[in-house]
Amino acid sequence: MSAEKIKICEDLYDIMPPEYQDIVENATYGKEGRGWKDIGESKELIEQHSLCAGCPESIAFRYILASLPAPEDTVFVGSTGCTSLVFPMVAVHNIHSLFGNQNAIATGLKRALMVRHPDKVKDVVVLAGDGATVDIGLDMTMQSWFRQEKFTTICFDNELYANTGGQESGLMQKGFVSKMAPVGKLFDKVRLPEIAREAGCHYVVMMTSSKPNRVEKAIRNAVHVAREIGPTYIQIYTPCILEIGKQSMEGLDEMKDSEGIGGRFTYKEYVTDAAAALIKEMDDAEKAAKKAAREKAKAAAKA
Ligand SMILES: Cc1ncc(C[n+]2csc(CCOP(=O)(O)OP(=O)(O)O)c2C)c(N)n1
Ligand code: SF4
Ligand SMILES: [Mg+2]
Repeated sequence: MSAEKIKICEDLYDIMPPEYQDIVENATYGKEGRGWKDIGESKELIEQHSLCAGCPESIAFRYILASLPAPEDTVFVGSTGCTSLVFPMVAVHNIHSLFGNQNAIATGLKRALMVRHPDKVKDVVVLAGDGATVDIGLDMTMQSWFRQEKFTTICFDNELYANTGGQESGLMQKGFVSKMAPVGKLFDKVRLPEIAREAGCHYVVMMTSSKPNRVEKAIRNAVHVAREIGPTYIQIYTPCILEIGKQSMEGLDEMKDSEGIGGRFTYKEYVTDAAAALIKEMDDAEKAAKKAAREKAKAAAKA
């Protein structure tokens, strides 16, 4: 992986927008061990967003973008919804797909990239809402898992169709009343993490975006497992504060409260043996690298 590929041709440097120059100079493309702690220290891969003020999707986006192992070699596939409003401001290649088709598009894209660049790693990551993932796109989502397509699917679970005014979704909780679903949901929330496990995903996580360390680890694991082994799925509770009637400052508390013991979004993961072995290998390598760096720093301090 290298930051070389985002560099600007010297002759064109002056005419490039200052935002692009800033990205090239100060973003963390190509940096080993990049993560959420880079936020605030270096240029982020998201310039701004057009979500409601305080929408938890915005913080989830920031953590995910900061945690991608190789953003310069990653392509996102999005779908219509609040998430899709953000992609025009994101400095990672991305494709907008027809609502619900995202996992079919990602399948073709990943396969084409493997043929076109057989010697390079190109990561494909789907990022879509619950309506796109579970309701209208469930067929495409599940079939890609059955076929063992090697990409990661991330679902921003806000438990309804936020972008079209609050219709009921399969991930909405039972009894919930929203603006466009006044009768209240009659059925339980669909258990997509369990479906993902049973449909062949090798690494499945359900969480909120309240704990950046967790998001970082899950993204790193999911992308690497998808690269090496097969499909992975991450479901992040990003509540629609507009629909549940919370203020812009209350989204974080809503996520924290839901993630506590006995909460509706207590952290949960399913990992196949193959994925667990790969994750252990990565963890061991990371620990060894940190130890070596510490010893090098000690030796330098002594000298
Ligand atoms: C093919 C198609 N069907 C329906 C729509 C209308 N539509 C746009 S966004 C949306 C709901 C999005 O819900 P979700 O995927 O949960 O994302 P959110 O807005 O909640 O983040 C719908 C039904 C569309 N744009 N295209
Ligand atoms: S409508 Fe809801 S999900 Fe969409 S941006 Fe606003 S708070 Fe976020
Ligand atoms: Mg939604």
